[in-house]
Amino acid sequence: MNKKPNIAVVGATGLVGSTFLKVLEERDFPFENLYFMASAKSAGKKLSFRGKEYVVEELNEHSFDKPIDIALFSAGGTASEKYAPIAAAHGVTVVDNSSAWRMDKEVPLVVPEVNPDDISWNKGIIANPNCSTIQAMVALKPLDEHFKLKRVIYSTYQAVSGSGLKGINDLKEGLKGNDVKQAYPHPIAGNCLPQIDVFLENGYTKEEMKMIDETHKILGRDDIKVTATTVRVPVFESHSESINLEFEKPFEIEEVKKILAAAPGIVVIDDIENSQYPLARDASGKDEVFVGRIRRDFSVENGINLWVVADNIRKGAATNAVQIAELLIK
Ligand code: 12T
Repeated sequence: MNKKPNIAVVGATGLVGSTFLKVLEERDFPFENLYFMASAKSAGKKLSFRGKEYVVEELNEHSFDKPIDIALFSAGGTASEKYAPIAAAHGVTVVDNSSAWRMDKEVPLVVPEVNPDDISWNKGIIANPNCSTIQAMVALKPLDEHFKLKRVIYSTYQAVSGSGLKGINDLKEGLKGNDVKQAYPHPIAGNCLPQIDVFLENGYTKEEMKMIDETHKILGRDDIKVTATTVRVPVFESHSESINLEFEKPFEIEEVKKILAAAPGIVVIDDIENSQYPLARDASGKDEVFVGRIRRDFSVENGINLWVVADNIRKGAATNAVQIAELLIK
């Protein structure tokens, strides 16, 4: 792209939307014109960006009549289903943060450190993966390249910020002794809830199936065996994941540590003598994926265990989407 792009942020007033603004500002993303859009409820609100004030426009059928090159969508699945195709038909490239388009065969599902080339076959919509999947992919890709993944077991410990402001409020109130249940079917303070999103007919939650399906699509390897248990924990920000891996090929554990430390987007924190490992509170506000507790799984032939932590609203949503937009304007 020769000239600076016109950018739209759709769902600008939500938790991910406001993080889009922060990340665009921090990374000095180039643009000619910038538009903020949201549902009628939020239209008319004022937002400030790089010292300038913008009025949020109502998202409607005519929002993309004006020339827009890239639209960052985080307005929920229903809005994405309806408006992403309208934007694409107007020549906009949509980077969509909802789960609506992720498994569509016409839509690339992209983590820039992992499968940047998939952007090339987009037809106007590129999907941002699920937050829990993104951080796992950054850690798994370099290991798959070297040792060929055979099986993956995910166990997640997910922050309430994934449920937006309602989740954060439930935990805040819960810590004061008020068992508010706006975001979850049970109190989250003092609990671990083995349910994220709705249950499906097969007994898994939708979040668990997202992690399984998206892993296959992003790594381009449907043959990897994947299972997941996803759990909401009373943590405000950043998802933590215990990941058990089995490889086809043998390895030395020191080699695994070196590969992870050299991989793009990863910071290894693994100094057990000093109790140093990735922590949710340390990952919050950061863009990297933090990996630690790297150790052999002695119960199988070529297995390891990892502890992987990242800010679910930044790398798990806004930062990943902005990185995709950066690839688009390269
Ligand atoms: N928006 O941690 O987009 O509540 O698939 C999990 C998944 C939030 C969460 C998704 C999300 C969560 C998604």
